[in-house]
Amino acid sequence: MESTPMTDGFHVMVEALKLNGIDTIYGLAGIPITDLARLAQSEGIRYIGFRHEQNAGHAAAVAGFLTQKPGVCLTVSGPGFLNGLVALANATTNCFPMILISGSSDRAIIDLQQGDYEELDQLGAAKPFAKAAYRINRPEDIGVGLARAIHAALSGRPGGVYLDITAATLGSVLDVETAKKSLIRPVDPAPPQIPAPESIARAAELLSQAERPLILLGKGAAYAQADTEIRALVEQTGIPFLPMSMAKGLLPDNHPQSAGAARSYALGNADVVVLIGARLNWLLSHGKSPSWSETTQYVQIDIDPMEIDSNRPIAAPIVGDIKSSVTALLAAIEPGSVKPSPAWIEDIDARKQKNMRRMAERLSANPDPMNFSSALGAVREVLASRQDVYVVNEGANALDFARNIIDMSVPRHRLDSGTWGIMGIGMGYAIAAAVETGNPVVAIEGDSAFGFSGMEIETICRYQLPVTIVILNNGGIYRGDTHDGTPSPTGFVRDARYDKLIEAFGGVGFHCTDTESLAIAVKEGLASRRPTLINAVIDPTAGTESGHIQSLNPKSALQK
Ligand code: ADP
Ligand code: TZD
Ligand code: MG
Repeated sequence: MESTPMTDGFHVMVEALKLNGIDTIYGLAGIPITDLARLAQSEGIRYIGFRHEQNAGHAAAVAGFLTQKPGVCLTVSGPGFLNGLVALANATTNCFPMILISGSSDRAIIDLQQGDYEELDQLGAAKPFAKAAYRINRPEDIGVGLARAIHAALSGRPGGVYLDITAATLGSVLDVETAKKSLIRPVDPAPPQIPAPESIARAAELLSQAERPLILLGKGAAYAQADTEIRALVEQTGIPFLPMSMAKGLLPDNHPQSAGAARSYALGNADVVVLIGARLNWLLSHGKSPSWSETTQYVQIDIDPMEIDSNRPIAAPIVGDIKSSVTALLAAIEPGSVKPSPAWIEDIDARKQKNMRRMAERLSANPDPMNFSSALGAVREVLASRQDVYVVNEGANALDFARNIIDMSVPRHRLDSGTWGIMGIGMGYAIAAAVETGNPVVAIEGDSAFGFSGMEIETICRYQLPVTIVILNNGGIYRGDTHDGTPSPTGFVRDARYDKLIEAFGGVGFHCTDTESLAIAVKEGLASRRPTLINAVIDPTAGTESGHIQSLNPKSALQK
């Protein structure tokens, strides 16, 4: 008598991932998913093991942003899941497609709160922070569970999805035939969303009346990979453009139509603004005065209809995917009908020239100790000839200065704190950028920002990733302490030598106190492709509280 061939939940999950082209898992092993990680690796899926789930989650999220495929993070139950949850929430907030897969403990014990190992109602905990959340309770449901997760992560506005798999499901057996039939490969999970012709006509009409039009590119535009279409819209209409931070490089920062160096002027004076994959949130002062004119009218291209009118009334909403929408809009614009006034272009140019001269002065000043401008001036020089390099960036002053100083010329090569202004994305994003693309990465980090994910330098060394970390070390959050005694709430150990940390794992450390040695160190790190950490010593008094967003600190009414 022939026995029916059997398989189990571990194998079905790995088969389902492979069927869906998931080639990388970012995770942290333990009960009940260790064997899942082992099996995935032995079946040819690249497994990148982290030191903390939050960093694995950030890596998965940014892998999703870079590839338009959901990045997968794998964690254990309870605290491991919770550690990953910050990254899942951040992915959802930033519209990155990601799937957090966590093993979970015994449902019967959890539901009666009888105290299982790492007991937690993970599905309930994940729901408020995810675009969608599902639990798989039977091995024959793994295929459909993963399919639903992929659809949810990729369709419409992308986001983070939680997929709970119980330990019992992983261990359960089923026959091979049933397992095979249960697998699903979603067909076209992110189909084009064609905009309504009326909305396109309305937008083209509004643009034809504009004298001072402006195109604002957000990270949704970067994600959409509509680079050719967006360039055509910008260049064929002659409209100046401004990139949000992660849209830098969609068109090069030195493009003649870039209004980047005249940002406040362009925002404050435009009469019609075309928002492409950018939300009017705090990063754009909610579209409110004094940053914006009260009379500005908007065209907004977004895949999510609920985004429209969220902060300011939108005169010409275009709900659709960016590729289809930009193509349709360009087709609807009669040649010569959109005419930015010559005065508008001249005014922007004049401001650009003035601001660029000012920046050049700041960059070339060579104070001792270094400040943010002089140190980043040195990094900028090196990166100017390395367009292949991915730039990761977080901190307060370290973020604000680098965003302005480091030019980008290729799409999707700048990854930063994003919509939340979150600290802790640094090493996770850097690892994923290196793993997904094979290109070198420079992570420009505030010393505080680095601390949130710093232990992952072991991961970077373990996998020998071409990551060069530049720590702009001013000795604290915003600034360093310059006094002895009780450390302030924002101060760290003075004269800390972060470069020595990476040496513990076989990486290369540099301690740089001047711009010349800093430039050499960055160049060497990139050329060698070896894990490198540069401790760039910055004047502890150089930063300002909260960088450019000091005004968001609450002030007591008593202090007026
Ligand atoms: P930024 O921070 O750069 O301004 P946001 O994250 O605020 O960008 O905005 C991104 C927007 O892009 C979101 O509203 C999201 O719905 C939208 N979006 C993402 N992908 C697409 C796409 N393929 N087509 C259209 N809109 C998209
Ligand atoms: N925690 C998290 C998760 N995100 C945050 N944004 C903060 C805390 C608050 N915060 C900022 O907004 S920036 C920052 C913190 C702690 C660090 C600033 O210090 P840094 O940069 O050393 O990274 P600079 O160059 O000293 O300003
Ligand atoms: Mg600092």
